[in-house]
Amino acid sequence: MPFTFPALFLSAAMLALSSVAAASAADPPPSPVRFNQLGFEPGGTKRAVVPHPATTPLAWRLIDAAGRERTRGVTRVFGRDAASGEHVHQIDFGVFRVPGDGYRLIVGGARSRPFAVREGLYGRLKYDALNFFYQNRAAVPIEARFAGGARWARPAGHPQEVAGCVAGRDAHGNEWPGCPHRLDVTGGWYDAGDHGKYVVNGGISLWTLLNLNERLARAGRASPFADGRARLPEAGNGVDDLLDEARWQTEFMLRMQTPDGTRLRVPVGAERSAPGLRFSEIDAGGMAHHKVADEKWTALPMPPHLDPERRVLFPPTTAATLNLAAVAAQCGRTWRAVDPAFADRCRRAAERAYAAAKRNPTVYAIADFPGSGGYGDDELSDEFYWAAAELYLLTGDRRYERDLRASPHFGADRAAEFAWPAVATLGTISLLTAPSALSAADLARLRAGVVATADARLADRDRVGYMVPYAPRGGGYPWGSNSSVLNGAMLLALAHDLTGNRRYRDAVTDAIDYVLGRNPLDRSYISGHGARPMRNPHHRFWANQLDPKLPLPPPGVLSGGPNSTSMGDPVAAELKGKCAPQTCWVDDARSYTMNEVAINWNAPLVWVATWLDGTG
Ligand code: 9MR
Ligand code: 9MR
Repeated sequence: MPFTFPALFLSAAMLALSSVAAASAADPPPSPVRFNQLGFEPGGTKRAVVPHPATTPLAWRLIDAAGRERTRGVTRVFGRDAASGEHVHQIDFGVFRVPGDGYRLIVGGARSRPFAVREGLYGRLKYDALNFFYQNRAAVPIEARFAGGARWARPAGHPQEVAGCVAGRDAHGNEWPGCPHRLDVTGGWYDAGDHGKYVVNGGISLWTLLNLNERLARAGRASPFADGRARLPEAGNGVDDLLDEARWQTEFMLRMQTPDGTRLRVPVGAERSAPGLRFSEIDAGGMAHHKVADEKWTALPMPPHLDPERRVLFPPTTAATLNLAAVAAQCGRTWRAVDPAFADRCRRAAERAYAAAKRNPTVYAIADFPGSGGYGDDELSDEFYWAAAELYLLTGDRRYERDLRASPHFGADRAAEFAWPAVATLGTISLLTAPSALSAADLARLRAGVVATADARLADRDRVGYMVPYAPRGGGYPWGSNSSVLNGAMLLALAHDLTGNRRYRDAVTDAIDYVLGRNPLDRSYISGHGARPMRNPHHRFWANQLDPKLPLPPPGVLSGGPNSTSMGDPVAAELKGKCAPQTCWVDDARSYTMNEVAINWNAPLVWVATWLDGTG
């Protein structure tokens, strides 16, 4: 039985209580003094931002709960800031290290909300952020005792999912032939606010959790996710909870692989859908289906067990196949010591997938049917590199090493920023994490690439008013910008681990500070954490805004964040042309371009929160 530990029980109860409070209390008004709403680590950086028109420095004071001044200084005038659209001043009070509660900053005639200086800011966040994955599991009932309270419990969604391929006429009039088989693809995580399950996005999300596990294991310290530490049905099985959660998705990914000998007609080489696609027959055995999802978009809200739509598989793609190859290889090395039979199954799946992708290198995700997201990508050199890297690490085999070395991504001067369609750096990070026969010179090149990107992020941080280490080219904020910030923070954390240079850890703090409130909206983009947390995600079950009988999000859920570049939903359309990039965001469940949640966004939150917690 989980929860026989009194300490765990207490924390679950407290969590439930604090969420009741959160549910009934309205947001406090935004404060002009912006900082991380969880507070500050005693030994860490301490930065705040205040918009103010003054062109000369302002005096600031830090007072304690009794109103006594504890330290003082003057602001740095940053000036006009394009990302926020404000004229801002920056406050740095890193020299103040005394733990306590109820501190405030007084500056430019404003008084901040109270804040804490304390250890362990991210202790709870790392568990909450991981619990997101449990709560979005398909096929099993979500139980109150694991979900943090009865309001988040729900019956199983899509408990038995046996699906065949989408067939018939697509949006451009092409006739898709379907496929010869139906597959049992039960399980895994729902992707996001919708109930699709996508192999491409499943890949990076799973990789991120498995990479965290691998790093924790190599650090040789006790894992914060040791069996029973997280709230999961698998507690007590003797396996690390992070691995239990990862396995849930891994099993699903394995099910998406086609049987040997599968022959299919697909539009080989076509990079986008258009009338007149030409289909040819391929040996698709070992490829992975791109996704399984609803045949039509369902309206919000829609608890998954009430989803009335038919579920359909989409044809295999090269990208999905390489995602499967990469994470199945990672699985092969992760479970070698934990469950050798499972590790073997993963290795076989990875090798089959890689061979299938080499045989069919240009099958893109272009089947244009409604009901699910596209996750289309026609640049696959990075997927090939990532898969080769993971397979090389698993097997040491020359064939994979040859492919790896032949890739333009191997030893690139700069490790490219990563996201679901850009995965090269996942391979590089794995090569820097897992043991292999790579030479010291090879490893030094890979390290230099990571450090170069981290340095670019430091420079970005110094260029933006709110000091977030993120400055997208052109200035526009993309869909899921908060995940870009956190993926960048992972690279900064890695640079810190590789060099020991404190500057990089400070910048990881800058990234989480931004996500937790040091931003022009004075918003914590993480539910249940901070004074003004996100409450109304685009999610079909945590849709309290749309139906008061449904719950608010549980704590630890990350909003996609400001999006100034694809303002397609009705809420965003209202804002279009009226917001600076960092302010193109509304806490509204109807906004899937600004306020959706997703597995590939919460995964780097788990990674970064855990890293900060372990390096405080
Ligand atoms: O609700 C959908 C959301 O989960 C997806 O991320 C998003 C991405 O395309 O699309 C949303 O669905 C909308 C669809 O795209 C267009 N018609 C209205 C749908 C409203 O939910
Ligand atoms: O994260 C994806 C983003 O990069 C794309 O611009 C966007 C539109 O194609 O789709 C996002 O992914 C959504 C997916 O298609 C469906 N499930 C929800 C995802 C997050 O909004």
